[in-house]
Amino acid sequence: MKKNRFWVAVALTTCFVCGLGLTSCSNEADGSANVSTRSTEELADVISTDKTLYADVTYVLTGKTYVASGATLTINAGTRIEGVYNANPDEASALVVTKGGKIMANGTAAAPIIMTAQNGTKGGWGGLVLLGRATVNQGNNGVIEGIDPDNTTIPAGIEVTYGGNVDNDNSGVLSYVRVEYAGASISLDNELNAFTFGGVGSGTIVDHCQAYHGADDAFEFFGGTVNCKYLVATANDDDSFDFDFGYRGMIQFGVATIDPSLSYSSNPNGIECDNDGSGSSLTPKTHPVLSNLTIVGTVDGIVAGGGVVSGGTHYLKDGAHFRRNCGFTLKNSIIYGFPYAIELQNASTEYTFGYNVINGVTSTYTGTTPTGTSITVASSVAAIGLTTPWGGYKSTTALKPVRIPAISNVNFDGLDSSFFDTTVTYKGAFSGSENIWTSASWVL
Ligand SMILES: [Ca+2]
Ligand SMILES: [Ca+2]
Ligand SMILES: [Ca+2]
Ligand SMILES: [Ca+2]
Repeated sequence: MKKNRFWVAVALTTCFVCGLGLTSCSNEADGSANVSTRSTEELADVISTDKTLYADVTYVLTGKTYVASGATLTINAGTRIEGVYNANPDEASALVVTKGGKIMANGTAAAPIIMTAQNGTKGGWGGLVLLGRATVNQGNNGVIEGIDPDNTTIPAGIEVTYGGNVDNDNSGVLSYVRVEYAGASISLDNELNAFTFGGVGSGTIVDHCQAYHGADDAFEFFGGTVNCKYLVATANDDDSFDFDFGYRGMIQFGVATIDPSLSYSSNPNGIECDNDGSGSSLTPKTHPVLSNLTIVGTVDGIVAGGGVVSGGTHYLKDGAHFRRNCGFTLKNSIIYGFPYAIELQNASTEYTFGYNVINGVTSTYTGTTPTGTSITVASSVAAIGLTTPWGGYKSTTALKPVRIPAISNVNFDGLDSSFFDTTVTYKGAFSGSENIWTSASWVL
């Protein structure tokens, strides 16, 4: 149980400077990412009325903080939130926006909003969870993975279910938000992710978000219709993009990278996509609509630990694993550096796969070979003009494809032009001519 819901520490200098009472110290809307002296405030278990967080305060989560239905949590640019490590995994710290609650996290490129583990260790806290009222295929009373109501202390009046019938539901805004070292596990196969979206609707805006060194997935979607642009997944233990339970939003400009010196889960994929765990025909079917992804494994598909172990060597799994009756659309994307680029395993026949450039270290495909249009199996990363792509996502050049076919034959037929930027002329997340956007300072 959490106690002492008050200021737990205050940097006196800040308060002497502002010369006001303690609670006034935070009331400067400071957009600077370089706040030299921050005071500290512990967030309450429940945010039940509108609240604003400020950049000159470090906000501490000692357990789960729930944004209640009807309340809006506004987080100013440059704000830092730190989750405390809890040895009892059921009480892992996390920020949970419940159905009907909102988060307005408008960071900027110069002053991103940072949510991190206080101990700076992978899995040191839970992560950010958004729960909404959009459709899911498992009924509307499911409890989000990673929170166990039998063991976790859930405050009175707080619901941790997700899903409904409001596909344009609005959970707020996540823009220039970096979630670091998340993914605390509450039991086997039951983890929080850096970003968890449960039944989140298309009225929600998500762009420029990074999941950095999380202990499970970077971005996991359980049903819902939320659309996202400019997502970065950096060395997360399990999947970079994980779709389940009827998710069918749109994503454009997504990057997944791996650090080969780290250890990963037993099935680390760039994309993992299921209709549900049993491959049921429940509707709406999972069907993410994806364009302009750059999914990068390692030079030989090998990592230091975890992964798929064969002959004592640790391998990543698939660039994209579509399975268990899911559908999907994957176009204009680049996938390489995994043992297999694409695995179809009992996936639905309702898929669109085309205009991609792919390369598998062992083999391009495993399982059923997908049919599609204009798929280029690259003979090597050099063949698409990538110079030093392994872990080079912060370089201004490393992930820039400069050779045909990666900068030609791009196709947006069938994709919704009200969301997708259909003017881009390249595959993957990066132009061949401009500096790559992940080289900006908001990306760690
Ligand atoms: Ca997960
Ligand atoms: Ca996963
Ligand atoms: Ca999954
Ligand atoms: Ca996985």
